Amino acid sequence: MTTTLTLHYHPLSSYCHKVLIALDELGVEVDKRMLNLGDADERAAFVDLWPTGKIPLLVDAGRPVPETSIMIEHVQRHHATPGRRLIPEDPEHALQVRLWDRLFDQYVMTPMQALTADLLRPAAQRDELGVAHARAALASAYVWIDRQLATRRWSTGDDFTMADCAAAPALFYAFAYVPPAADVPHLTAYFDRLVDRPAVARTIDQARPWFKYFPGRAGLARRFHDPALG
Ligand SMILES: N[C@@H](CCC(=O)N[C@@H](CS)C(=O)NCC(=O)O)C(=O)O
Repeated sequence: MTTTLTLHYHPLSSYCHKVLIALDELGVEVDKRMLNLGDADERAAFVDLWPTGKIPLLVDAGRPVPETSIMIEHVQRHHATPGRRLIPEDPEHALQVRLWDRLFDQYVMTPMQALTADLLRPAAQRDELGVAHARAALASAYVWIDRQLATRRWSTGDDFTMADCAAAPALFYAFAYVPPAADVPHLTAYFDRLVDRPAVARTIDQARPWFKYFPGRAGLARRFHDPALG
């Protein structure tokens, strides 16, 4: 494979899933480098490359391209297979895509990550109030996302976009902590469409052997378990 693109990632990471889905949708190959941020030496070397220390990080011909939404725009502009796109040409629709990308990152991904972070702490340092807030934030986000999806197949209309790349991993892990209630049927149907989408299904498949390390694994639906582990 000849590519100028290197992706520093971890197969379990939700933001890495967002970019893996986008790369698959855009038909772009990258050289993947798995990173273990729990290893002090690997973390130090990675922070030298990009100071926030957040994954994924795309490097294009030696130049860091950080932040998942920026990465996806960069890849679409410079590397996408002709005819494939995740940010529409129409500027008004593109603005809606960027809005819903932000909404999924900030109002689903962020509280979901807070719940994961809490489970990774020693029991004595758990934050009961923070957990209650994160759970309530997810439940309330589900309601307004459901409203958006009442009339749309994907989050901003008929086309699968960058916003859906953000939605898939955010909802995937969030549902393990706070399953959708019966009053959000459009959201539940949207989630089923997301996980059936081939690029999303392939991204989930590459993570299956790693789900045993996901702190919220007890809430993961059975269909997402690794068949090799029963
Ligand atoms: N805004 C960032 C968020 C990336 C992010 O939160 N990545 C998580 C993994 S899903 C991470 O690097 N966590 C490790 C850490 O914070 O040390 C983006 O869109 O790229």
